[in-house]
Amino acid sequence: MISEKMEKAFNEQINKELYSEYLYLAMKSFFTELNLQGFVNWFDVQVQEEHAHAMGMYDYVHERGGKVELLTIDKPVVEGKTPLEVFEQTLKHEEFVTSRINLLMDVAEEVKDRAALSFLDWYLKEQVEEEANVGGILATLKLIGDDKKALLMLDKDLAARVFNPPVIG
Ligand code: OFO
Repeated sequence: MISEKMEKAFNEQINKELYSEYLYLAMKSFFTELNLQGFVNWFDVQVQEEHAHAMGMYDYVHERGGKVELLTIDKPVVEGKTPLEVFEQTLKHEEFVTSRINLLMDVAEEVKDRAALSFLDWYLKEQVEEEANVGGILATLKLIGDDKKALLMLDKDLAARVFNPPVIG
């Protein structure tokens, strides 16, 4: 059985994962307007991944006999005006999510919920991957600068990204 405190923390994180899905959907729209189809594909995969992250926690709370409470999702705001700025925001957002997963692990430690700790381990590893992935694209965008040809080459690379449904936990 899940503790009330742990259940609340998971419900808040389900909301953050759904917000991530929403934010990346807004970013997908940003790149659709620029007609950068590789970036559109990259964010489409990101949207699906975030949905899977939320559903992983949703299923877990049920599995542990808890109650899922769906909270209001904030309106997403794309802060950047260029691909570089959008990726800066993406990295900042992923770092925020990592801090949230750490917080959840703190709660799990506090209430001595070892099952939750073991479950959350997958999310922590996923965050390491996400930050590295986004950081890599950001570094490339910095190198590209104003070079339109190089931007289109990166766009072509990002078109190859495929969504593989994650096996969580
Ligand atoms: Fe981007 O990993 Fe979930 O939020």
